[in-house]
Amino acid sequence: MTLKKALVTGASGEIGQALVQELAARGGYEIITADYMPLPDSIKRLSAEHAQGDLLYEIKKFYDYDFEIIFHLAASLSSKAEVAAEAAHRINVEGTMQLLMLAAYRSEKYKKPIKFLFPSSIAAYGLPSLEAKQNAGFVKEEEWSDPQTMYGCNKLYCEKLGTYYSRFYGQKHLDETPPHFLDFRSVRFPGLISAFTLPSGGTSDYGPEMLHAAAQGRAYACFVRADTKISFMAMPDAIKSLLLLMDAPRENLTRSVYNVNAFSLTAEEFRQRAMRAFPKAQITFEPNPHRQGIVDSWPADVDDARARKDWNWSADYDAERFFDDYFLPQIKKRYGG
Ligand code: AKB
Repeated sequence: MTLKKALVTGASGEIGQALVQELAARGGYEIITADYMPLPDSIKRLSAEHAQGDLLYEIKKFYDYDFEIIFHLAASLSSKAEVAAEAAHRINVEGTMQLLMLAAYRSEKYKKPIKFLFPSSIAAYGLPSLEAKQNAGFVKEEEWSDPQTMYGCNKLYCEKLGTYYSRFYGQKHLDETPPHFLDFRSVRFPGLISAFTLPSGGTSDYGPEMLHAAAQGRAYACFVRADTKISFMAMPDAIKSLLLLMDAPRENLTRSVYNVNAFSLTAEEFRQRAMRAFPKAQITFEPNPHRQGIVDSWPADVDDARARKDWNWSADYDAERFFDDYFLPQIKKRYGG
């Protein structure tokens, strides 16, 4: 069987590790990975080759590879990007641009389509006030596109860049035989929670940090107010959405960027769930004004009707199933108790 060559950047990160595991379990892929960190043991043997280092320097290596699919996950997340804005721009925007150019070049030269899967974020939205957030309801993709963070600006711009390369730059090749173009597809993720890994540098991190700390019996001071509400998703659903979108027939897609949603909870609701499962947990609230400002600008809920219609998306884990069937059983196995 000929294996499809897949590149996963940011492979050592949370989404990267879960995605590499799922691609390997599916079979049929030769997985090439890239990250500025070494690969963790959990996925080391699943990667045919790992390029470790600054993506902008590593990219030139990949011009000789015949990728059918690129998952470009490498990014500097929202909190980190606010304290190192120019570095974040370089990683988030220049890295994406270079990889889009590589994909466009290869598809043009070898007359083959290349799929380019890009995780965007609820950070691409920007609500100007708490009142606007409370009244916004389920936000659609084209609404409130006024991000207030460097990371959000980077994600929104990269969505546009990918759409440009996909729709306009490649347009001239659609009439050619075989049709070939850079096929850019993106999902806007809410905060993600894995039972196996912890995020770093993000602002939705308070959700997973609180739950992992409670499970380990560590005290946790939550850096946002108790009433803070954004949407979250279990990591297996995040991977499911990337792979569903990857597999969707092109003719079914009415856009390049889709919201995906699972469940919305306040930080206090997270605390209550954590206390129910781990009654000795010590969770307090010590809001950090900068990080609070970031989540206050993100919607409490997003409308994922288009993903549901175009590629049959639905999350497997609502809040109940997330805790009862995924997070708590796995986390108890991991930390004991
Ligand atoms: C972050 O908090 O920066 C990320 C995100 C919501 O994209 N987890």
